[in-house]
Amino acid sequence: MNDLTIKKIADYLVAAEVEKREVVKVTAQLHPDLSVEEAYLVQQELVKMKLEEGRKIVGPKMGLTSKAKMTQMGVEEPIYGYVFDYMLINNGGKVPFSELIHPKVEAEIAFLIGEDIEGPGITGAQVLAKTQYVLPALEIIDSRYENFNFTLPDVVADNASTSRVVFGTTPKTPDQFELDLVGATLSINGEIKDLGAGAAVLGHPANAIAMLANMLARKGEKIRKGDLILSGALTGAVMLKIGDYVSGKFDGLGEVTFTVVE
Ligand code: OOG
Ligand code: MG
Repeated sequence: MNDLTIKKIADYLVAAEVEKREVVKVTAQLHPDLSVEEAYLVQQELVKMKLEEGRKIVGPKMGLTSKAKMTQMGVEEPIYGYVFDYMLINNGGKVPFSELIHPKVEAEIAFLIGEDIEGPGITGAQVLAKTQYVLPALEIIDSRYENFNFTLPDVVADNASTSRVVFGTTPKTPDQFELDLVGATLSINGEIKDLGAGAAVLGHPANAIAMLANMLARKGEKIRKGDLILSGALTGAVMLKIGDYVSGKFDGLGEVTFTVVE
């Protein structure tokens, strides 16, 4: 795949995000043979475009790290993408529906990294040793594709559907928890829509961060001190509508909330 094709696909996906409209998946029309490796090149181009606009990276994120998510999306392999500064919503804040296409929410555990982590061969235990704090989070995903219908390369190119993130406000050191045993509920308007535990994410959420370090290592990249990283949904994703009051409650880690407004 040449640079021009990479740029064309990245432009296609950025335009969909900016214009808030869903598009046909890349593998349906634009580039049927897109491989996962090529899709990461498209993602890299898309990230470069945002950096050139002055956006800042908050951290990489992992996705499709739980059975719940893999089954829901029909994709069987974890992926990564990037969270940018313009995607952050304050805990208890408002998410304008008009800025998004067809948002869904999922409950996650986030890691604030205290020291660089360079793969390969990184384990969950090594990640925990280099984690400064853990935080609960709600991620709002908004695939740019019609009906969230995509293949693995499509979703990789689309920056893993990343759209908005609400982080919790009371960071905890990881040694206070067995993160695999932390239970979480995801409620909308007071009704529990889904629930899960940390163990849903590759047995332990730190394993997702370790996998990220090892995936980045293949490109000569690493996790950096200060990265704030989502480990992937431990619940399925739930569709949002205007007026929804969303709450994620995590044992010992606290509560994260937001309201969907027009
Ligand atoms: C892809 C993004 C998945 C997660 O936490 O599993 C993700 C999608 O489901 O659209 O962010
Ligand atoms: Mg997610």
